[in-house]
Amino acid sequence: MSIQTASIRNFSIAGHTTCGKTSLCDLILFKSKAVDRLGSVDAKTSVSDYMPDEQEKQSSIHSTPLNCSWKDHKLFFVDTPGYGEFIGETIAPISVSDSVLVVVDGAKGIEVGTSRAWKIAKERGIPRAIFINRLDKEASSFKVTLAKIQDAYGASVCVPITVPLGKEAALSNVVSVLKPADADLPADLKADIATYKERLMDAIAESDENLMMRYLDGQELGEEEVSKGLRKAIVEGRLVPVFAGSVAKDIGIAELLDGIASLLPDPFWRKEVKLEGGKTFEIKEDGPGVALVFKTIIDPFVGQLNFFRVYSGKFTPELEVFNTSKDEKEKLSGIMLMNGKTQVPVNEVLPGFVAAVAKLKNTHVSNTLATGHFRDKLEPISFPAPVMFYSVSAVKSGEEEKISAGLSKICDADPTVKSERHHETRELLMCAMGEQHINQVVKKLKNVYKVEVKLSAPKIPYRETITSSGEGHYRHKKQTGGHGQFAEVYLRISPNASGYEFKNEVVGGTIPRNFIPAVEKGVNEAMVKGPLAGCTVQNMIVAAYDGKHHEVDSSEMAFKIAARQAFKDAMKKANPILLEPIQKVTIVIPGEYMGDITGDLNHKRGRILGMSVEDGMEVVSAEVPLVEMARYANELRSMTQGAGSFEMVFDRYEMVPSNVARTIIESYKGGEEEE
Ligand SMILES: Nc1nc2c(ncn2[C@@H]2O[C@H](COP(=O)(O)OP(=O)(O)OP(=O)(O)O)[C@@H](O)[C@H]2O)c(=O)[nH]1
Ligand SMILES: [Mg+2]
Repeated sequence: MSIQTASIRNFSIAGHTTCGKTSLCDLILFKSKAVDRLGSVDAKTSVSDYMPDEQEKQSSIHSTPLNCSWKDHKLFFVDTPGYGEFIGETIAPISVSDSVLVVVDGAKGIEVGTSRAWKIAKERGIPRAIFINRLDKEASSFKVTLAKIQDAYGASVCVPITVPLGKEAALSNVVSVLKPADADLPADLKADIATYKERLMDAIAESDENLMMRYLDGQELGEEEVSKGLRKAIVEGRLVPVFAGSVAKDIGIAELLDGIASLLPDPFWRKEVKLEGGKTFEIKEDGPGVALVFKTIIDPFVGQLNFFRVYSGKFTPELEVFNTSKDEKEKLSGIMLMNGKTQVPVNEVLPGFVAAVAKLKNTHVSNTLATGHFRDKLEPISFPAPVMFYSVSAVKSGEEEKISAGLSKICDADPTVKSERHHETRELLMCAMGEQHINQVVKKLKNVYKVEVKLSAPKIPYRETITSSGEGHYRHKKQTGGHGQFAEVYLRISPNASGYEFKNEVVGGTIPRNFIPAVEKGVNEAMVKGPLAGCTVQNMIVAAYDGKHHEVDSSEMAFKIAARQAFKDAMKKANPILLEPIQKVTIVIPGEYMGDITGDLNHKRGRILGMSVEDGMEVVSAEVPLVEMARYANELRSMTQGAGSFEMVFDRYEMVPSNVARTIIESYKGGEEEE
């Protein structure tokens, strides 16, 4: 194998669900002769959607790294799922790609999955191209779709490279804007092509003044000169080339592949990669091997497979490498290029390659693999926080450990799944991006880790605090057999926005110094279970200011008990309130759903902070109590027919309105009585 890195194209394919990404991948593999039969999503024979759950759903759930050769170029590309809950599978490949091909449905225009893909690529500074697919379909329109794209992402930025000839069922071919065929073209198409060509030339002019002078002088520019100028504009984000076609009819695909080869950047378009902590590393073909793991598959039969993208240097099989993120050696026992289930061993991988390796001991997503003396860590891939929470427990008692172990492996492989034992509610929580994603995790626990779980709504970690000062007192006195127990404690509590603080204000030794720690301990214990609803108590100063002791009968235990009760007494007098977690929520929706979404947010006690338009979609930012957001992933889906998406993060605690608090307190008291 002799591959020039300049001829490598590494890209991700992303966009809204059903726009035809996986079908495009199957067709690319077939046309480039990487496979000898054309796979099909509909016939469940897709090379990319090969997992049983994907075949059943006829839609991608996982990202799939693929590769083929096209003319004298080697293409590494990743098919990503359009469905929002699997966003981690889109973010990871895009983060390690040299460019992103955003596929748009020519009958639907920009959808939420389109803007999501666009945003992920743009935020990471990854060059983009657009493929308008499904132009064979009824009600599809290249011009209408292009207008929507240009409206959202910029008219001078998104410029066609190919345009369709004919439309809908009569779509017959595509025409190259740079080299239109001599055939008789309709006059309006000719005019459009001339406009687009001019825009492309403007983009080249900005790249290289020399070329522009020659163009203006009427000189014909060489093909390579044009490509170079356009590629520079694409890398700089000034140009996003737009291609037209239909995967179903195999129209425009060869032209798209030619465009990918000639216009999209090679692996050295970026001179350096970012390291953790803000520094950068200059990538070189002959430098140390540096690669980032972006995907892990856990297979019940094969075990663990890690996919990595090489940035610098080269890797060869049997090589001892260093996982710099874990500070551990790993051995690459074999390196494979994969097309779905098919593995082809290779004897070296170079910058731009996406390859797989099995049997690494302790390597996960976002880990850096390196050769030589390279010990830095590449910047880890950044994923959004999960938005749906469940409390998990074992169907069979005694299998709790098995759940935690399985979940921890699943979290390693999928950073958009999180699991933790909540330190306040003590529940084992499982958090993911939505209902289907959660179901995936449950299935994996059952099939791979052989443990069945049940899910329930998680307890909300309410908290308690006080709104005024209060004093509490307790005298603990008991006579049991020999010597008795005695302690008396006086406490004063007062609100403190910056947190909890314990103060010893005892004078004259009414509580001897050696018992003060026991008093503090008693207070701390009482604060774990507040008097209103049994929640953690926060934000107050607790001062022990007086008490009594007995030479013989006082003990640490007695002071702990007295302090605990004195604290409870003080709480009652200090106007306690219930606090609830408030989430900062960002919702992205098509404009037509605005009314429904804001109405629902009001209903949820939400506060709308702002609205804006970003890349063609409405973005609503709001603050909403966590308890109202527990099922939001589902609710948003049904309110917007799947077109909306959202992110949320914890922001702060805030007082629960008294009518809501009353219900929570009553249900807690009810539960207490039953116990
Ligand atoms: N008419 C028509 N149908 C197409 C075209 N491309 C894909 N399809 C069909 O659209 C459906 C969805 O195609 P997929 O390739 O699975 O779409 P996807 O973008 O991978 O969808 P997700 O994996 O859910 O994100 C399938 O039934 C395809 O046969 C096209 O150009 N024209
Ligand atoms: Mg797909």
